[in-house]
Amino acid sequence: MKLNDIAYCILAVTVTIVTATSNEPFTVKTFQHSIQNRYLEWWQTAVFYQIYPRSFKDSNNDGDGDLQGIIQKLDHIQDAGIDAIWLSPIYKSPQVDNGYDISDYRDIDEIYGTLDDLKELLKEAHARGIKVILDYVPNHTSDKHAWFQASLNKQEGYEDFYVWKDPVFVDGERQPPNNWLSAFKGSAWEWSEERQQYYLHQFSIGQPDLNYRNPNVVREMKDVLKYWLDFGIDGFRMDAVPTLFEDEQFRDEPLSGKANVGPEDYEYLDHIYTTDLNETIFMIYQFRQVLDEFNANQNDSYSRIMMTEVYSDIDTTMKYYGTVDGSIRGAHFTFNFWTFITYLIKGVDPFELFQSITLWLENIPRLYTSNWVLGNHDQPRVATRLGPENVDALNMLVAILPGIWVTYNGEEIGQENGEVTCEQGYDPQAIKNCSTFNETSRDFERTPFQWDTTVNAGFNEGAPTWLPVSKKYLETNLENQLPADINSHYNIYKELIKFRDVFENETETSLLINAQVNWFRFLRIPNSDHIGYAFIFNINDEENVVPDGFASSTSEVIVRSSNSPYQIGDTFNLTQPLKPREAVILKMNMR
Ligand SMILES: *[C@@H]1O[C@H](CO)[C@@H](O)[C@H](O)[C@H]1NC(C)=O
Ligand SMILES: *[C@@H]1O[C@H](CO)[C@@H](O)[C@H](O)[C@H]1NC(C)=O
Ligand SMILES: *[C@@H]1O[C@H](CO)[C@@H](O)[C@H](O)[C@H]1NC(C)=O
Ligand SMILES: *[C@@H]1O[C@H](CO)[C@@H](O)[C@H](O)[C@H]1NC(C)=O
Ligand SMILES: *[C@@H]1O[C@H](CO)[C@@H](O)[C@H](O)[C@H]1NC(C)=O
Ligand SMILES: *[C@@H]1O[C@H](CO)[C@@H](O)[C@H](O)[C@H]1NC(C)=O
Ligand SMILES: CC(=O)N[C@H]1CO[C@H](CO)[C@@H](O)[C@@H]1O
Ligand SMILES: [Ca+2]
Ligand SMILES: [Ca+2]
Repeated sequence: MKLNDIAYCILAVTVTIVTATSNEPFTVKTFQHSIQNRYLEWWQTAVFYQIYPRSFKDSNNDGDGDLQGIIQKLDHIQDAGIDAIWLSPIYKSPQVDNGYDISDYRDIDEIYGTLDDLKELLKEAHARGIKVILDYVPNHTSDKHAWFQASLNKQEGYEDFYVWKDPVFVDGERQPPNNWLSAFKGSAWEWSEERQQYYLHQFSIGQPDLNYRNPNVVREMKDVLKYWLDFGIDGFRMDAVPTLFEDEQFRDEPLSGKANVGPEDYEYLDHIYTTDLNETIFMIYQFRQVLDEFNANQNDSYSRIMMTEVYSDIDTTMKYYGTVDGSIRGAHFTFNFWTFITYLIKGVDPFELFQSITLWLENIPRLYTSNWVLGNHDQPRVATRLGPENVDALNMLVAILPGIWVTYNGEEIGQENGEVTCEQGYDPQAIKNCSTFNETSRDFERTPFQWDTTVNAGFNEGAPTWLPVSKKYLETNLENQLPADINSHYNIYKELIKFRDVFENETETSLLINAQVNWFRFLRIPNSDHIGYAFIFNINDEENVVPDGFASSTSEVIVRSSNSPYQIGDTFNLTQPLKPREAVILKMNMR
């Protein structure tokens, strides 16, 4: 079967019933999905596991995690039932911005190992049925990249590889060509004495923006994709894509009018000329073509895929998937940061959860596959951000939602933020000002993975680690959670991945969300069948019996949170109160 002959899965979302609003005590919403399951591809129901390589496992005891370390831990990943891993950047880099400043797109940084190590990782992962996705950082290179050096010297062919502009003079004084700001504060323009021109950097000074209006740049970047596809990787996660293109006329951006921001702050301007330009979205569609062409020329029947990182409004986010009618495709999926990251201001609140899930399901065009992201390397860890008492329930909820599940390493054991001081930190923006480090640093969610109770939590053999190992590792670590007879975060995570198999033959699904004070229920009924699965969560600090209608007297407990007294297979007891933050997934007869 050739991939381009495959019709795409339809996860159609048609809202059929809407009653009540968030102000009312009881809110219900029903969705009807139709899934052409015959054609479901591997990634559409997959669990993706984000590995932060520097913090995962250090195989040679030099303090930094590495590719051989990941290879050593593949059995863990396989044991959990994970389908694909994606690695945060491992390319050659001066590490000014934790590898997001790339000096060679086709080589591996020595911190992590060699191209041979990556080959071996691919071989070992594939042998275990695990796919491997690489990060791709197309918005800019490092200023140490050979292209930038060539551009700096106006070497033939490289003159316009980056965005160069002449200064403007105000009262005889040299000024940048416009008011654009860097995401890392201050002007987005840096003066080059060498070229006597400004270059654009939407991020740090050491990260000059590539000029995507130059066809040679586009060709080079597509070649890099092909290089890695030929190498054997299974797809890409595209970093920070909204900033690829800027306004061709270099117009000043209007003021945002936001309160409490200074003129140097990125939020000072409304970024209508530097983010989410039509050309940028179209570029993603072109990258997709590169993948589709590659897939079509393979003799295997699985797709190499692309996922995009976009923190934009919901309408724009959806455009990265492709056109609404599916005639042009973009990313296989674009991260859903809305539901569990951007939207949840009050934390785990029933009405907010209701609204944020609904927002996604109502906006995703019917041809595309949903995805659910709890956390990543840029957010405080889920256990810290949304409360350790909610860890199991959140994993349970994501597991029952239709589509892709994305886990950030450590979420499967409920790892919390680590303890890092400003002096120990690496996050380039946060360490600039130690008085705000605690609020701004992303180092807390990047501390080493907590494997066991040995020295440095088993991350390595005792050498000082790049970021400190969290003191909490003696309580929270994988080894403690492994014994099969304990109801640990990790065992629940594994059960959930297995549980998802009940949806494998789903051709259409009904979804029903109930939210009311202190309670949340998500009901999924595959094939409008007589069997349904209900996630029920007591979002309260007191115990209470489930509301009328949430469960039936013959419901069977399939998965339960670690604080639950139920055993798997128990009949759910309607008169037994659920404990504070207890959650269950029930199999219910819907007749
Ligand atoms: C962007 O593309 C959309 C859809 O093709 C079009 O309606 C809109 O006018 C374009 N915007 C600009 C600024 O070109
Ligand atoms: C696919 O199979 C055909 C026929 O067996 C072969 O000629 C071709 O080289 C194969 N292509 C790849 C990419 O393996
Ligand atoms: C650091 O942050 C504090 C608090 O926001 C601010 O008052 C101070 O000016 C900042 N220092 C620098 C060097 O930016
Ligand atoms: C940051 O947090 C640490 C640990 O809680 C605390 O000791 C330190 O005083 C805090 N620093 C600032 C500047 O608030
Ligand atoms: C899905 O269908 C296959 C093939 O008919 C069957 O073996 C399998 O048990 C089904 N899975 C479920 C969960 O019903
Ligand atoms: C159900 O729970 C109630 C209240 O805790 C208890 O009295 C009763 O014995 C339970 N029923 C069964 C069948 O376990
Ligand atoms: C969303 C975002 O800013 N992503 C990345 C873009 O590039 C910068 C600089 O390399 C990174 O710091 C960001 O994480
Ligand atoms: Ca190492
Ligand atoms: Ca750009």
